Amino acid sequence: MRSILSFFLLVIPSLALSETYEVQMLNRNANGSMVYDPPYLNIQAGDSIKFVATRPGHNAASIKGMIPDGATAIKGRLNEEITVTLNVEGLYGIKCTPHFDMGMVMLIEVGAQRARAEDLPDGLPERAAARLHSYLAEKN
Ligand SMILES: [Cu+2]
Repeated sequence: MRSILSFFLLVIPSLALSETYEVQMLNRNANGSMVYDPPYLNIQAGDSIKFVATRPGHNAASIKGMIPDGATAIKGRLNEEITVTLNVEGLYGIKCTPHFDMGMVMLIEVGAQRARAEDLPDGLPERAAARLHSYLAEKN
């Protein structure tokens, strides 16, 4: 009886807790230069992402056209470590403003929706589009 009670005391609260994921903002890793690590996450509504300024000169901001209706745009300043809680389900695109053209982008799925190639907006910088397509290919 006591073990059953402690099981519930331990397990039930952890099911209800939302998680915080850390994303490093890097100049380089095995995937190339100017990267978020990891570059792709699938999380639950209410989870948070902390963008860690591991290297200077980066930020995290929403990509226009890649934010769910009703969600607040993300706009971190350069070198700023921000923690954002994503409460609205859907697809979020993140860019590093100075390195958007170099393909420093990230893809976040919140909830059950899965990103597809046709969800990517037109007019993305070539290298940003190429990386987002590669993340889509890797995760499927
Ligand atoms: Cu950057």
